[in-house]
Amino acid sequence: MPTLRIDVVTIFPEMFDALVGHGISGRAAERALFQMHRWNPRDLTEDAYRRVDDRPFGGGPGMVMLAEPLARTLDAISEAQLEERVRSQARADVKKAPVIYLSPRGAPLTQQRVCELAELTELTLLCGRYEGIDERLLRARVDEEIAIGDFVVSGGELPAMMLIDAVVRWLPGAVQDFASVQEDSFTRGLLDCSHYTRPEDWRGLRVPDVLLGGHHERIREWRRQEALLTTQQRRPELLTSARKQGWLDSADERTLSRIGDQAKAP
Ligand code: 4HQ
Repeated sequence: MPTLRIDVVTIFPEMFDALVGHGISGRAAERALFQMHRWNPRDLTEDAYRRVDDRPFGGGPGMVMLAEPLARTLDAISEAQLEERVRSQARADVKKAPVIYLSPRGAPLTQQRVCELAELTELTLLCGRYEGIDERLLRARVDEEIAIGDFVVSGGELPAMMLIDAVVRWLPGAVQDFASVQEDSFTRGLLDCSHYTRPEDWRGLRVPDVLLGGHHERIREWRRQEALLTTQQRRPELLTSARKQGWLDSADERTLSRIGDQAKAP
């Protein structure tokens, strides 16, 4: 299994310490299930001020990231990726790593895309700051723009870390219990069911009886119904696409019509 190589372009490389220093992504990094390389475009500037940004043409507030330091950085990354392929005797047919720019203008990230990215052997992530990056660099060098959500954050670093975290969980060996990754929310297009742990009675609030009975088939059914009900109530549009994907069976449909009947009952 070839390890995933992730190259990140960022003027704040230290932010990624949080990702490789903690939790599942930290352990996956320790075990070399993926390798992350951080590249600061400031290091590839040649002026005395090490400028990576400038004022926008046409005026207006904020600054725009310069194309040239980023192009140099991406060139250096391509070269390093090539060397690595030679060193690791990678298959001759490996495609060039896609360059992904994290941006609210991108396509919303989905679990489907996360799983696809986890199959790659190389990934280049571009993190913007300020108002964003000169459009010419994006047109010339970016393969895909991805948004982490319909809201604005101060830079692409946190969105990139979220993407990496989501991808790394899918690498074989990253999570002890792989079933739990597959069972999680969204993998089958539904929200996750509710979870309970000890004590059975917490301040007068009891755990649903079915979970205490040890009847595994009934528990499995209850969890599925719970997931369907929660999805119906909170994200009905997810249910519509799960149905289109053919992810709901006839038992699911019976559960959902029972829920509908209860909702309609006087
Ligand atoms: N930004 N999903 C603006 C985001 C963002 C998002 C990253 C802020 C890029 C220039 N990225 N910079 N939402 O809000 O990915």
